[in-house]
Amino acid sequence: MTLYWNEKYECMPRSELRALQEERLRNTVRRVYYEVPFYRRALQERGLGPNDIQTLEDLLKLPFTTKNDLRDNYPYGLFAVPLSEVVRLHASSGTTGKPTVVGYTRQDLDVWAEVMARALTCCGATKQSMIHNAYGYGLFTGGLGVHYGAERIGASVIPVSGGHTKRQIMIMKDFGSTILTCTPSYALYLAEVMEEMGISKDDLKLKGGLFGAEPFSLKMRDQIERRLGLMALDIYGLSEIIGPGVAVECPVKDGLHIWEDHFLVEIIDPETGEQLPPGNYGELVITTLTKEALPLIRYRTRDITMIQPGDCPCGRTHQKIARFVGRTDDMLVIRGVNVFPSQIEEVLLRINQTEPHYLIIVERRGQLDELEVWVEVSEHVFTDAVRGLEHLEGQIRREIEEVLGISVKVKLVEPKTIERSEGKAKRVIDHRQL
Ligand code: DLL
Repeated sequence: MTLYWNEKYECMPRSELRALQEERLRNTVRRVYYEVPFYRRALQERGLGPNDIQTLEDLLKLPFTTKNDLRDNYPYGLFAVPLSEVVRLHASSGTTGKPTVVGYTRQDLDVWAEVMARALTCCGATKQSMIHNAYGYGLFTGGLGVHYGAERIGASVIPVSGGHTKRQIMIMKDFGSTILTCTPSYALYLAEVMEEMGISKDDLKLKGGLFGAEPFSLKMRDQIERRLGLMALDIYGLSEIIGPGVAVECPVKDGLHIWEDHFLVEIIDPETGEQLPPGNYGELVITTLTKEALPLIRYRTRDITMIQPGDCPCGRTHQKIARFVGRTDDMLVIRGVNVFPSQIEEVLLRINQTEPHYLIIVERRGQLDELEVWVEVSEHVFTDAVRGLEHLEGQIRREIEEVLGISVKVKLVEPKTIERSEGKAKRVIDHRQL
């Protein structure tokens, strides 16, 4: 198996990597100062000129960029090149109103393909691979991001996109797909439909896969691996920074290497903005080091992770970030307690009789928040006596309450009643008018 896609960069000694980062940071700061009025103003307000940033420590002098800044400069206001240099646009849907628009020069696409080739190599992809790419093609970055990485490697890519699940399974079987790329929730849905169709993982040739675009627990990873018969690695990215391929797990499966020759990483306390040392959870902040069309300085991702101290036995020298526990903004505050959907998922997957399909519903009754978890139970359990179901409901409730420290309601629902997603799963319905 090919170990690395680009050993020179992936295994670069840290001192060399740092020198490269500093040179690229200086270039990026110059670029935004001269090309993006928003950044020129922001630097001038702090009394900074383009040459005041020389080392990585100087980063602290720079302001943060937020999703709101992108929104305020919709659609192209933060671009650092004329539109004639932009060869691709993508957009991510916001929770409210307008999407966030991102642009790429030819060189940006080249960097993207490079980091995706590194990621795909991590899960075992080579020139011989048949890559079944079920991330959505379109404005979403998942489909085309994986696509160009796969082509860069020279693998065969099947651009199947999302949907038509039964047909996807037929294609995987008949075309001999060896690598699967899609959201983890869709991977589980594929497994479920496969089982219904009477197709076993042994009828397929899957060996590895990259799953991301949404958080998933370790238990969910185990299920994906067991039911599809492959090695499932976590891949992270966001449109604003480039798309998928910002960070990826290696086969050691203990954290995601963030490609530091292109993305400079910090973890901050989301309340105070202070940088946190490795080993502490906080908000991930990224500065792009090579982006031409849309360079971003200290972009606040709202994703919560930490830098994992220590070296990785795989030989890659790029720092690792921990699997994501959630976002600062999908965090629910229920009666003053912070709740991440991933905590509830962990509990549900520990309990054998439930399916990994659930919905979290939040209501406000009077002054009080109520949290209800709908859980699908397995077919064989649902046909059981009512008493058994009541017992299971009670068990789930107690275990969730123990983890969260607040009272919750649990409702068991029939198999296949919770809507499946082809892309990112919707896990939370918040009826509160906050
Ligand atoms: O989701 C890019 C992507 C596509 C990543 C395919 C991986 C695979 P956006 O639509 O802009 O881009 O959404 C970015 O999704 O800020 C995270 O909150 C979440 N996210 C992405 N990957 C992961 C992951 C793509 N592995 C937002 N674990 C990010 C947890 C993830 N959350």
